[in-house]
Amino acid sequence: MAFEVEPIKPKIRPRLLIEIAWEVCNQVGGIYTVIRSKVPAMVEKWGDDYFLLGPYFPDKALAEFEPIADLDDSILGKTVRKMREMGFDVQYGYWLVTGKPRIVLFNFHSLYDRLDQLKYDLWNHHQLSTLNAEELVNQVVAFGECVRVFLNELSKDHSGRYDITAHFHEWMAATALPDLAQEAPKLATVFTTHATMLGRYMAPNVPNFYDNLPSFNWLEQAKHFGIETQATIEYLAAQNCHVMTTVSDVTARECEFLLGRKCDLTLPNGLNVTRFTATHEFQNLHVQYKQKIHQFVMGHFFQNYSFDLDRTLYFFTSGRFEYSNKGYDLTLEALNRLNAKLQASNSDMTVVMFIVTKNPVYSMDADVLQTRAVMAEIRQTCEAIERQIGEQLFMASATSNDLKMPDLNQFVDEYWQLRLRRTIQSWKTHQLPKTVTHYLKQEDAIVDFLRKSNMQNHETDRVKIVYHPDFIASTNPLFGMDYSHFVRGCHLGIFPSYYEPWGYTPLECVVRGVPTVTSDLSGFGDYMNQIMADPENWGVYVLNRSEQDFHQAAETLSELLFKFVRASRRDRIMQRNRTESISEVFDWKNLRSYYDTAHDLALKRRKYS
Ligand code: G6P
Ligand code: 1S3
Repeated sequence: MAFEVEPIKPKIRPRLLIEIAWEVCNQVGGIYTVIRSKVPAMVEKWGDDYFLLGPYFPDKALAEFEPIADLDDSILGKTVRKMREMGFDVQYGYWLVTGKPRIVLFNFHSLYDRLDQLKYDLWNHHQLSTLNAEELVNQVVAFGECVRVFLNELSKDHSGRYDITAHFHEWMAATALPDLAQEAPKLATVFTTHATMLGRYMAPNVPNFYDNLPSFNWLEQAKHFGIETQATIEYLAAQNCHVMTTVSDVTARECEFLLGRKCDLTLPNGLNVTRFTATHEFQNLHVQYKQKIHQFVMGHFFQNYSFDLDRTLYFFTSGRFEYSNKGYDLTLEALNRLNAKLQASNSDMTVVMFIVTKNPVYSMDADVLQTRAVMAEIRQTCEAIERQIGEQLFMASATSNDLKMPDLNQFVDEYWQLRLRRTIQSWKTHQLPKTVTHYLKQEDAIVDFLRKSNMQNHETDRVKIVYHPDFIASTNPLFGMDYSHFVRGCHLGIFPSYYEPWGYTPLECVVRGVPTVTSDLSGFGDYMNQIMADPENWGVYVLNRSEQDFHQAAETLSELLFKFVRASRRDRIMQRNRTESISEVFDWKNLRSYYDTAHDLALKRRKYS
């Protein structure tokens, strides 16, 4: 008689994953994009076993947060209840983004009366000095305490049944890590740094930063740049997590030397990519949004001189204003050289370069607004004339006894003729089109470069500049379109960063089928070089900045731009198709696996530690 032996099934314990970030429901920069765009892919895998912790800012929460009024009996609900009973001000609800995950937001201000004690403890236990640090440090210390208590309670009550992993992003979310390493031994932890504080400060200020990395003393440098607290939090987080990660191999090298630990894994950034079923649809959108940019360009430039919009290309750069780190300096130098090359070759092409960043401004430039308003009036007048001619032409044709074409001039009455002439006259000016669209509070390095290089939008300039020191949003009267539409309407995005742990801006071009320039010192560019033999063929130009000095890189970039300008429309269309076709590589559905590996590894390490 044969016995059927039941195979022994390995016991798989249920898992919980918690991500903690300062930018949960609080947009500051790129980390918000990482967390938010990743949510759908995370929810797809984890369902209700995934949630996030962040800081509570009432203004921001108003737009993105939906509170859950009655506390449920889920693990999360129970832990929130417990914290409230302990006196913490804890918000619990849904983050209103695609995927709608549950989140917990901590009102860290309610801990401010204990701030001195918290800081003293950090010094006492971990030699973390917070003396004279910026206000943000107070905020993250108080927030960190909320996170510490929450995760302690969660793991005390539930680690018997669940494998719990907590994933911390960036130093602002990580002040609790050193304590948790001692207090919550059953919690598996991952830390992802999205840059190093020292790298940010040192890269633009210390010569040969990348070559000399191994020789720096991190603490000395941190003191020198006045960021000892922030750098130490980062250092401690790196030492006290089970799995240390960052977003690119470029930054992983920094971590090794500036945070004293080699990264276990690199977690590249993705986006939530949605492609059109009809592949040509994104090309149609390009034309549609380019038309909108044309409207702006006509209003801005044509009052002084005009050029052929059919032979005009739109380039742009965008991002936070870190002049050297984000490569604005190199971009301007290359554009200046491009201008000279186009002039010397008698090119009939025009390039309009948009520089979109955020710098303190008083308001929009009144002339810029005025010229746009007058152009709108010209359009209205033309439309009125068109209606008048149409109506009268119909009447004349219907009542005519001969086959002669009537004289159209006689159909426009004098009022409209004069009004059109007056409006055009008042619009035309000899003042050069402005290079800056706003009144800046302070002249900055971009304005300085434009003046010194005489890039002032002269008629003879083949490269025109529009510096827009504010981010683009649909409420903005100049463009009247949101940023993603603006990107679609352009021909090329230029981002040759010098310090850029990842860099979302070129990736945002790729997924919209817009060719882009990045650099091999940016995480994204480095990743492209690793996964593709010829990224340029796919519309991603990875500028070599690691081996070329500033002037060599500027020359290479200007040559590349010059070649781009000379390409035919057909080449541009085909290149856009190729660029768009690689967008799925960067879909979180594919890149989430790097996170999965990090979480598995953290659980393994926790088990055997
Ligand atoms: C898309 C459209 C074409 C149009 C082209 C303009 O590909 O489908 O009809 O001619 O854009 O491209 P361009 O690079 O000149 O803006
Ligand atoms: C950082 O934001 P940043 O612009 O200060 O994190 C981003 C998301 O990982 C990354 O794309 C960027 O390079 C980093 O610099």
